[in-house]
Amino acid sequence: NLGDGYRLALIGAPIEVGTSEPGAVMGPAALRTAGLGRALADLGHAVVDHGDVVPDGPAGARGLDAVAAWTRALSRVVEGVLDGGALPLTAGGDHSLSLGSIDGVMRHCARQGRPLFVLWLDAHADFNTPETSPSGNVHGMPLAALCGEAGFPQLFAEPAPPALAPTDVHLFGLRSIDAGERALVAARRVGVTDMRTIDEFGVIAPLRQILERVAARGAHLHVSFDIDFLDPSIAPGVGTTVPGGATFREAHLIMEMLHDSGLVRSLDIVELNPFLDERGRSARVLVELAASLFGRRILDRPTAPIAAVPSD
Ligand code: B3U
Ligand code: MN
Ligand code: MN
Repeated sequence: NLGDGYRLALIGAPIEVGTSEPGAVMGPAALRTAGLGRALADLGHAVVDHGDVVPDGPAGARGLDAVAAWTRALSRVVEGVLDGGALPLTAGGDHSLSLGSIDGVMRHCARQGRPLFVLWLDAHADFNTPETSPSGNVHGMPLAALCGEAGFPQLFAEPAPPALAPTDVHLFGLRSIDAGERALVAARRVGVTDMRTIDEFGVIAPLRQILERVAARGAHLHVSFDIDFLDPSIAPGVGTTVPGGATFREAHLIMEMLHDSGLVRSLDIVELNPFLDERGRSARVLVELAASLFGRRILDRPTAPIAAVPSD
């Protein structure tokens, strides 16, 4: 257990080689400007800002080779932070950064013999392969690569850890999926709570089921938070907005439940594009949500019990 005051490591990942929309490179700076480190330190955590990661080798161009240079560098930093007993918070940057952060988490967990579970808060499935991707953008592919799908060049340092099990991944907030990735997500039995399920059951019941599973297995919980999980009306600073996202209140409740679970051991905050933001609004919302995830609360009371969602 991490106890009350966590050791938090802030890791900047100013990466936008995985997207065609420039601006995500400014994400880590905007999150710092919005007071991410201060908000977490004010909650009593020991926060160390590791600065921005520098890619291993040339990372100028877009595409998979450039992403590979980031993946190796990020993986090393995240693995080192976890080995040192701290909780890595990787701030992006586009979602291809999760190739590196999760590779680092997988190496750490493999050495500890600890199972890993990934909660993917996102409007998208990010389960395209170079073959199925309509855009060629790597930020739409990280989960497929991490789950060992074919068609990717060498992204990870050797020896690569065993691939992530798709059944240990849960997509939460899904509302935009391409035909090819829909088929893959179904075939691999990736867990999904789409926006329809959230409309029908709210966020509490589906999330509680996930957290109970993670707790029962004693797994390391990695949360990958794509800002487009949120409705664009509260977080417009993102390259690919999809209407119908999580509300401010749903998102806070999720963060509070994640905090109360005590299970989160690593976190990504991705896809903030300050160039498209409105006067820092989106960065500030992310800081507020991160504070809820790390223990800010109104009163000392856990979420009330509720019936389970029927599973099919
Ligand atoms: N699925 C589409 C769109 C997309 C995925 N992730 C983001 N956009 N941010 C694609 O390009 O793979
Ligand atoms: Mn994403
Ligand atoms: Mn997305």
